[in-house]
Amino acid sequence: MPLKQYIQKAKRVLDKNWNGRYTVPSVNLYPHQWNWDSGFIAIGYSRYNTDRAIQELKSLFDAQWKNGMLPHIVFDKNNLGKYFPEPDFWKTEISKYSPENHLTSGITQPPIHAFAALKIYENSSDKGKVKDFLRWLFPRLMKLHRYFYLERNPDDNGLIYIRHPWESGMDNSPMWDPVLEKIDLSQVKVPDFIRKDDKIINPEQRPKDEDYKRYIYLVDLFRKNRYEERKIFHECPFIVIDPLFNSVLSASNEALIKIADILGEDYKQAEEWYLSTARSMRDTLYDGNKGIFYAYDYIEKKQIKVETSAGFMPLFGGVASHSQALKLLEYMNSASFCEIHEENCFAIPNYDKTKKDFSTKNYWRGPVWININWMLFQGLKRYRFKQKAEHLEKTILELPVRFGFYEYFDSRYGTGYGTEDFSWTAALFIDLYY
Ligand code: 9WN
Repeated sequence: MPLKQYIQKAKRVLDKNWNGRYTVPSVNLYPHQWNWDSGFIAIGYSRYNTDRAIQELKSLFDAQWKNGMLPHIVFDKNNLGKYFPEPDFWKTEISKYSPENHLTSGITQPPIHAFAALKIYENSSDKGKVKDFLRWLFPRLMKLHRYFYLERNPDDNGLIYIRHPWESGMDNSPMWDPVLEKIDLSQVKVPDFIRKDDKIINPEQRPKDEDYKRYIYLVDLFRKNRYEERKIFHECPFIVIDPLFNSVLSASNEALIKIADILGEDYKQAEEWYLSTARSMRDTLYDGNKGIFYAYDYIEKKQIKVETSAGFMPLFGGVASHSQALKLLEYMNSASFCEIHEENCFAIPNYDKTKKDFSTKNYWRGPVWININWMLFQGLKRYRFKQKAEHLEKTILELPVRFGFYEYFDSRYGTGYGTEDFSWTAALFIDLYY
């Protein structure tokens, strides 16, 4: 089948997941609006349907919190009961910052939105229309980024912390194991709950029950603190600096500078944010021996020495220096993360595959994810690592064509796992095709 027909298929996936206001990641598994998913989805739409791209981000930012936080889930009031945890569990109405007319979660996700908004502008032939939208969005984007620099920046050095694995978007990444293990399940009280995800997807491909208990323990702690950031910061055992989150923020800071320029607005604040995060990441997260950026445990004040694809993301944010970038490429293009012509190896798996606990099928513990590879592809292009970039682009297109628009893929055989008809897989496939 020619590639063009797969584009039609990809568009059908997005149509199926579009509910008239936004696009759910997957009808069965994720039946609400997700924060960074909508950013990637908007990038896909920007190639052929500007209105939908705009609508996708508008509906998300309509649910922005009063303190600027953009929630990781905006719930569909008419479609409750299929996902866990939902509003009855989050109880975000107890926060003075949660929005009045929307039901949301009480955490955030990697801020890809300024980057996505700039793409909508660049890819549209109707610049006037998108400029109107950007005028609406710009203050909201500034408010979101300001939230990070005021509320999540304890040392005032631009290293933004996350306080829940769900905020990283890479929920059960091995990167978080050493931190989560500190929550001793025999010592803490976790509220009762019933998972829904493991009834829809084979549990082998999902986080373990122990992971969920810790996720829920953290949500309970946030509720108890009425979602007050300062209080949470002092009590939360999971306060980490994630190289992926901070790289995505950097890419969006950069986009914010460009959007300000398009609108004739002041860009100095975004520039300051960009420089402080990038500088601190280079100084604090990089490991020159290994050739990767590590996550950082803010409580223990040390790098978390676990090698995942998040550690290459400074290429996407333009954060890595030239010499750091060369080392990242060397490690990325090795037996650990698939060499260019290696047999039985697709794209860049999410975790160093030489590690004993590497899994080809469990969620963020090894499989290949299209959004991660798409961002790495952008990063490789940016640093002019042409050969690796082209190879990655080819694989990102090949996986859905051969195996379907799945949520993630087996890094060895390409088999699709998780949910089928997954929105960002379809959207980013469309983006690469155009
Ligand atoms: C929790 C929607 C989301 C993605 C995340 C991915 C997964 C949710 C879950 O699905 O997380 O937020 O229930 O497992 O890890 O990156 O945004 O696609």
